[in-house]
Amino acid sequence: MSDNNARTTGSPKGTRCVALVGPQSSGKTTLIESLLVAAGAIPKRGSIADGTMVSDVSPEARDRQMSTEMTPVRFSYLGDDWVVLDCPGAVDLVQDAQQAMTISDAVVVVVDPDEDRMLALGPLLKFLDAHKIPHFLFINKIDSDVHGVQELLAAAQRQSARPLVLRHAVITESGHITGYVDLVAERAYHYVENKASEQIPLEKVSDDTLADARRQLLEKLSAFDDALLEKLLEDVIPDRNEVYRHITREMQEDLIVPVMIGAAEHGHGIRRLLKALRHEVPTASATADRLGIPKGARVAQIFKTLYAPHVGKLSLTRVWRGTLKDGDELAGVRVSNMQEAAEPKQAKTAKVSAVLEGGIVALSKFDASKSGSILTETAVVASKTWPKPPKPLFTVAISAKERKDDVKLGEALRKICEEDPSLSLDHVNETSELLLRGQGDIQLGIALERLKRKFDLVVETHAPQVPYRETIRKSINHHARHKRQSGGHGQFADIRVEITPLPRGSGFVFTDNIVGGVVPKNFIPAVEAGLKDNTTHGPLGFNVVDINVRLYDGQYHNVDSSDQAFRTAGRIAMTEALPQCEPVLLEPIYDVKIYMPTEFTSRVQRVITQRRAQILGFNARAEWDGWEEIHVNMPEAAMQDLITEIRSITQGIGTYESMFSHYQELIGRDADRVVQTRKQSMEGAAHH
Ligand SMILES: Nc1nc2c(ncn2[C@@H]2O[C@H](COP(=O)(O)OP(=O)(O)OP(=O)(O)O)[C@@H](O)[C@H]2O)c(=O)[nH]1
Ligand SMILES: [Mg+2]
Repeated sequence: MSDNNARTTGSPKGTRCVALVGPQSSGKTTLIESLLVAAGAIPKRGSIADGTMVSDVSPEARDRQMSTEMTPVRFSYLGDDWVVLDCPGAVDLVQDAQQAMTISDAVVVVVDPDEDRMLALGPLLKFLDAHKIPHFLFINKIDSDVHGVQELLAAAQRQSARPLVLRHAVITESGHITGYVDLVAERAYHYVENKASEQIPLEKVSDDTLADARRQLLEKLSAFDDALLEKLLEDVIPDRNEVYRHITREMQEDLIVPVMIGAAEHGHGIRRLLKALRHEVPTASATADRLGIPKGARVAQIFKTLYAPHVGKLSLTRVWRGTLKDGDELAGVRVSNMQEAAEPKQAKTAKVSAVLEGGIVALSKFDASKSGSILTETAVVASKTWPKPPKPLFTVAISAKERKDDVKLGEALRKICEEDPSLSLDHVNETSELLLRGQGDIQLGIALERLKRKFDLVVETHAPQVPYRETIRKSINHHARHKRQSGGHGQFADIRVEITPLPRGSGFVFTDNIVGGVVPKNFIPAVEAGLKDNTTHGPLGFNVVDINVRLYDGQYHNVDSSDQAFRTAGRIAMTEALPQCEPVLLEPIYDVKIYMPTEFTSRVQRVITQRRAQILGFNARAEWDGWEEIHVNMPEAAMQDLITEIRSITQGIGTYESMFSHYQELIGRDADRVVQTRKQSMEGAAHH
């Protein structure tokens, strides 16, 4: 099949890939606009307000004026091919960012020039260091009121295990940063609005400041190189190219983090960033080696799965080794109909006939492979470095507005969860609810909009029901008789049972203590079935657990007794007896560990105490400097929006892990309220 419009994507030198990440709203999407302008790919920056940005193209992103999914954007600069992955900063959407970082050659962490907000870098830098992913820090928005770059650097350094190496000294005029000195090149620049900076004489900056900043930079580099250290000790000034070499090597090995400054919205510091990327970001094949990607003539990796209406499943894929052409085989599947995966779509057709090493493309037909899968010519290999999805923190119950859409809904949700593996589905028998679990209300809100847009599904959601249960506190002996004489055949069954409470977790136990056949053996299963019939709705309206029902006596009639009669007697026994056994509500309790930087511990403690948490202990969080962990038992009923509140008081980075622990008695006003609500909803259901 020949397609005259199809093109080759990538350049023979190989395409390099960089993820832009960082706290929400730090300016990543704006920075991409500026990078595209500086590279000559677009004439001017689009605007968030008008929805004319190259990235953030989905309706979900446009409506919210924030990034709601990872978006690949490609451009070339001075003959090099680039794909930049614009990642959402919202904490809910961390999975997309982690997947993007995992397949990138380097990462640019974009931050606000705000000391207090540097805390939000902690979890992100931890991820980068754990995976040894080379990264830069870009301090954005330096056009706003910046108190001092050194203070910002110090605050950021507290969040980074790797030394941060500032590459610029700033030039300040009447309190504003108007330019910078490149400490390696030893050149001074004055920012020009939306244009390349203008070189100015170095005299503009004091010698002392400059010497100081330069010494700091060299000292940090020399920690990883003895020869450089020796030169410094002997006051020998290393030459410029040598310094570049050190920076490049140490950045590529994730030993240091180069720091640059700029203002995306004004085009400041953009070309400097582009040049650093050009000279310092490793190649795709170097990254493939770092990741342990198998060697081969053709190896690729799926890093994101998308379902497009009418098209089906698309697998965004990076080509790690070799060139991928139409007609080639990957994992035994013939590759065809490759589509351009990255904005902006410059060509008339999005069709691609070949992808060169390092390039990114959307494949169809790889239905059996999930994100993370490595595809060689013949096999699918699992990735060892692929980020495991975080455990769910926020849940809604979901149902189709129209009954007839139930099957369609299940199918669509499965796809939505495959697109974003930090979402999951759970069908709970006890409450008959379908639960969509994820990372927070923002993520679930976006997922519901996608359901509507991509699958034309209108759904209803509500907070999931808490699976309360009930048990009894008092033992009782009860006599139940079922007798009916109507015309010919009558009905007769008579039983005596003893009901006793059991320890938590015992469930419902039936004991047969009949001697001498007073209830014939063949009727006993029917008695047991009758006793259990209504235990899903005990006197308080919930599932009855942790009781023993002992059948110890009874009577029967030769003609009138039957399975059906004994089953009815069993039901009668429970309905009459249970209300007299002091029924009591049981609520599910979770074992929860809440994590936050130490400065937030007391505020978090206050919040969880209001949520009936029982504190079991405080600890330093293992391997997280400056973080603490509060270990609590907490009722499930108090956990629905727990993550939202924890985030709101911890700059979005506090989090928790939870596991079901046990059921516990609930009494008093809280219990009355639960029973009351249950009664109303059951009456409501009975009316329908
Ligand atoms: N003052 C100033 N504001 C900026 C700069 N860069 C971006 N902004 C503003 O910061 C806000 C967020 O910009 P985005 O580019 O959407 O930020 P983002 O990091 O992509 O946001 P998320 O993807 O939602 O995490 C917008 O209001 C921008 O106008 C800058 O250099 N200076
Ligand atoms: Mg964005």
